[in-house]
Amino acid sequence: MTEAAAATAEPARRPVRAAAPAGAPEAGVDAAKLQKEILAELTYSVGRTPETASTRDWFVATALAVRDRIVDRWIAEHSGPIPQKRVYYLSLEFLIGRMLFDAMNNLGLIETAREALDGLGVDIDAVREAEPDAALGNGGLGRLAACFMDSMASIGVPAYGYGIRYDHGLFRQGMRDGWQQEYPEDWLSFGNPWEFAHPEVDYPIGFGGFVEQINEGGKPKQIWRPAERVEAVAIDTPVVGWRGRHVNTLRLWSARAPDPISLDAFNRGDYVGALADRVRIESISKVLYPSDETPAGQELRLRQEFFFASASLQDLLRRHIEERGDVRSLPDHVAIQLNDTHPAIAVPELMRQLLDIHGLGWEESWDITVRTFSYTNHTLLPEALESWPVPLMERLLPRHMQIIYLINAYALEAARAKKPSDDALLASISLIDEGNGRRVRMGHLAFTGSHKVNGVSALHTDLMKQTVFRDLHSLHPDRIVNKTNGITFRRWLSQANPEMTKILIDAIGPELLDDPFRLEKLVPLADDTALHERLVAARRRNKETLAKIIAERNDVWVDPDALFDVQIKRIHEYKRQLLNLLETVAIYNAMRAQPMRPWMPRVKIFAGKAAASYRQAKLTIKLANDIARVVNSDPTVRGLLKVAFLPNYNVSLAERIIPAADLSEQISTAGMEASGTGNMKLALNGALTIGTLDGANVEIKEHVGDDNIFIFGLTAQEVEARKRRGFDARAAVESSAMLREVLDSIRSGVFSPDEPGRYRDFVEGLLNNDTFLVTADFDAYFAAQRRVYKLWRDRAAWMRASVLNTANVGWFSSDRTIGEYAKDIWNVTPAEG
Ligand code: 26Q
Repeated sequence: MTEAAAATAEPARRPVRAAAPAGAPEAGVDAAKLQKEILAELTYSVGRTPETASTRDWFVATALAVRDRIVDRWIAEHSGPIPQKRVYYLSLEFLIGRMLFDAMNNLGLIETAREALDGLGVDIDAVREAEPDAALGNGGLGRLAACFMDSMASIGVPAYGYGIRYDHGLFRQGMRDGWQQEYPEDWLSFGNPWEFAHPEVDYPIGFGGFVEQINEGGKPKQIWRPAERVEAVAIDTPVVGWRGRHVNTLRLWSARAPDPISLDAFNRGDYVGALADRVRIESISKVLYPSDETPAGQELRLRQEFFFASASLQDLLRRHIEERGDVRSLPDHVAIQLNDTHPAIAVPELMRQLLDIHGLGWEESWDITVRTFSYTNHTLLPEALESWPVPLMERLLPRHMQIIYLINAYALEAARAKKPSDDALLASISLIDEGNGRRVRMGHLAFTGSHKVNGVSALHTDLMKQTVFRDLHSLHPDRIVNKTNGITFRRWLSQANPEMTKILIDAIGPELLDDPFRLEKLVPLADDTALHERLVAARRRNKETLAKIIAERNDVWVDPDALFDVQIKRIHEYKRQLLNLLETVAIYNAMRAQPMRPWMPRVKIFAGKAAASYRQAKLTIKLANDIARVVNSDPTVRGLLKVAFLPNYNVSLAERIIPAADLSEQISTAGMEASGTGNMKLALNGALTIGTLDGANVEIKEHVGDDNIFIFGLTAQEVEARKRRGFDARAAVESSAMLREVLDSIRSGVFSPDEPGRYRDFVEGLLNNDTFLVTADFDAYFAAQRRVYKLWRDRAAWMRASVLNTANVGWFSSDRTIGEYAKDIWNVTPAEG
């Protein structure tokens, strides 16, 4: 039985208690009403009786009852006046997680629902766990899109999110003998109560074929004759904001074959062959690409990108023309945000629709396009910059390739006019990379087609100007702006950590829920011992809950009073989980050398998925599990050091780990993590950060203060300089006795007695080519960890720093981020605020 099935198999019912009696206060009356509605859904939508209902049935019934309340507001919002301007957030990823508590929290229904279900003998927490995560994203970029959807609905920015309704979200991570195994994810297998399918809203999407030039009234006109067609069908999910004031729409596209079966083949008696075409066409929305950062250059990925970009543009153009009558006013009423380059093909697609379908001229079309689009960059890693081979584009999207060439020609001409005879500049801003086979640079395409381009932290934005977009920036000095990322406090504080939220409300008032800047009122309470005690007790309970999860999933017992040191994120060399593991081994060696020293108990918690094809990342997971096995069972350590790699990291697991964390590991090679958002979630929940001056860590440090964060290591500039000089890892290791010992123990098989050579090449590779400067930062990291333990011994000082973290991170609310996008990029005025 799968984990999820096990959780929901047994009937969920306990003895029935009556809901609140008539005449009880407001909430009680509402609970009785909600209870009735849940029962009605259970009977008429799920088709079950309370006696036979499983936990999952109760989840569906509850979700449908909550959904009804959202739909009322949704309809009201859509039948109201047409908004002056709408935002369309185009993203191939929306990493939403569970929706029931999110919706109930925003509607203020959690306690009401608890009472209603309690009265039916149903445990609301079990119902919560029965919901599968909507994992339509890889990591930070997808989760950011989900936080933004919540914030747009909360501050009242009229918006649609557009993406793909993948049948299968991010793979489930299993462990076999410490190695990651990927299993298909199946979030829709029991239906999805949140969505509304609109089979009547469908758009044709073409692929391949050729471009025909015809003559229309003496003017040449291009007509794309695609060889293949797919239909994009709309499936909508309402997104309700804080206090239910606004409801936006997440519209995800599903691919459908225009003919369910090929009649030709069917009539020839080839039934299987007749279905094959359909399967091939519908594969477009089957599965999320599970690699983050390193683009997988497969044709199916490009098909996904075009499929959803084209459907979204057809949909929003239809709406715009229905409402405003004329496509020319598009930029006045529509802002389209490109979440990274994944939807960048929308730039030539909008041009095509304006030129070929609406009959506008080039200049006017280009003006509309640039004023409508803006683009967010999330990475500067060269290997992560998306580009597509020209021949592939040519074959799949021949008309778009023509348009890209034209955009390029005009852009190069304009550049030549501004900076004559600078060939290097022209080569560097060209949309076509002539270097390694001819490829279309999607970042350049998105940049050129947008009026604003933003980075996701101050440092990242500066680096964008200096590196990847240096020359484009010199030609368009006002285009690049910074929009430091944020997180929704409603999910990452209120829902994930209700006990802490209650304590904060008691301390500074409930207004903090509406305005996160109010958290600053905690500053004068930073030394309040009564507050400390309550927060410590709440965290202790969160740590017990996490300890139970670790016991269940890893069969490892950990001490809830130990320092919980967590690194939770995708596994990547630049994020340097390895640095953390090396420190773990260093401590282990030290404990074995001096077992009787008064070591502080600590638990190293890791979680994260590796891209299936990323060998080095998978080996890092294996190393973490190997170290865990040896350390956890070594009697000399006496349980004072425990290591746990929690499998299948996802949004729901993050909601469990973050409120239980004491220390937040944000230790990427400086200059490589664009922003990070887990860093914000952990600081908000009162964990202290140990981190490099990278991404948003820099700004977290500025907000929480130097004394309340542990910064170490090379800066981005120093990293750059070291690399330029040619960094010698062997010399670094030579000068650190501790690091030498650590690497020797890993290399010699201390942690892999079953295969002593397992890490030989791994260690050799690090010594020969330490691209991410793990060895360069090791000593500084080790020293920073000692500072951590010094503070941890003084619990009052630690709690003071912890309170000051929570108090000072209000700025990292995604409501603030969205407010900035609205003002500086989209030119829309939020209804709230
Ligand atoms: C591209 C082409 C083909 C297949 C996959 C991809 C692909 C998919 C996902 C490329 C990149 C991603 C995800 C990137 C990502 O999550 N970046 C993170 O974005 C966060 C939000 O801005 C930042 O906080 C992180 O620093 C950044 O790493």
